[in-house]
Amino acid sequence: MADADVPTLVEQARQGRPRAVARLISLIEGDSPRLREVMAALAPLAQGAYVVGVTGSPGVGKSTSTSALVSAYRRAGKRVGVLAVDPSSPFSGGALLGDRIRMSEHASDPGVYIRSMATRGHLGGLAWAAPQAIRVLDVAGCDVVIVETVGVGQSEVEIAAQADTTMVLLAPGMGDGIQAAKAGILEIGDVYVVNKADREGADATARELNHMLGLGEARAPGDWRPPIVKTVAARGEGTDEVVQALEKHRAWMEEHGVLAERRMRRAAGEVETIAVTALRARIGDLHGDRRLGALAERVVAGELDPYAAADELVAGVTEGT
Ligand SMILES: Nc1nc2c(ncn2[C@@H]2O[C@H](COP(=O)(O)OP(=O)(O)OP(=O)(O)O)[C@@H](O)[C@H]2O)c(=O)[nH]1
Ligand SMILES: [Mg+2]
Repeated sequence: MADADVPTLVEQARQGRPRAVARLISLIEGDSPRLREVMAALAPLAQGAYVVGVTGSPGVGKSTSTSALVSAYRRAGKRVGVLAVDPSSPFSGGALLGDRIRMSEHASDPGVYIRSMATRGHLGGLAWAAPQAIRVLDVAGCDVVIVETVGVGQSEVEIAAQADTTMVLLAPGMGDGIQAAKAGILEIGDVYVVNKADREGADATARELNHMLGLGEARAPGDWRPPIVKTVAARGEGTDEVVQALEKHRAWMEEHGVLAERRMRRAAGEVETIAVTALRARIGDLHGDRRLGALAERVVAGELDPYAAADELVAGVTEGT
């Protein structure tokens, strides 16, 4: 397909044309040299969509829950974007095929955009790609953008940094309680969902979670107390309560200036990631260069300490010499 120019693509995305939205996200995924132009065109068009991060261990029901959430938001007349980020795969589509099937009921709805995205092997990874894709969906008119990431390693912490509200899913009988404590998800959740409440052990999981979160303890007035909602996502049970919890958190953030603060932090992180990625790419170029080799030789010979050598290297890179 011959590519439209960037201003045309952005204008079509702004009108909500799905092909243009998909094309722009592909440019992000592919690290296109045209991204700079894309981001410059998108910046003044931002609407400030509400970004919900959905994370949890493999198979807890993230996609099923996301699909149920999409239905609920659609009933409320909202336009919704879904970004399924796979941090473990360099290919989108593969591992996320199941997601497409689980969300297929929304495939023909013009008020819903569903997009998978792979970030492994990408220099800046999730932190680099997700905010840009969110921006595309925002400009396309989404009121809500749901970002689903499977919780492996650092990814759930990374996704929490991208979202306004982070929703952590657990399911009974997966040993999730202990895993949760290990993975540090207890610090990142704004809303907790114990899914598969049709299975035995849901109450125990909720109790254990409640205990681990210290929800029984006193908090300062005005502090956010993460709610725990039980759901059977496969039947859409509890979804309205999840939406209520999300909206409550959003209202609390607005009231306490937390939303603005989180968005500032997100933008700062994004700028930093782009800058560091660019810097690293330029230092990488220097590997074939005599400069790094010469510095390394002097470090080995004990003529220069590694900090001083790094200072010289960074100075050279930023001066563009
Ligand atoms: N019993 C029961 N099964 C559920 C429920 N919600 C989801 N499932 C099933 O659990 C399986 C995994 O659901 P997904 O929504 O794909 O889970 P996921 O967290 O997105 O999985 P990954 O993206 O692979 O990490 C599917 O077979 C679902 O049908 C539920 O409430 N109860
Ligand atoms: Mg999934």
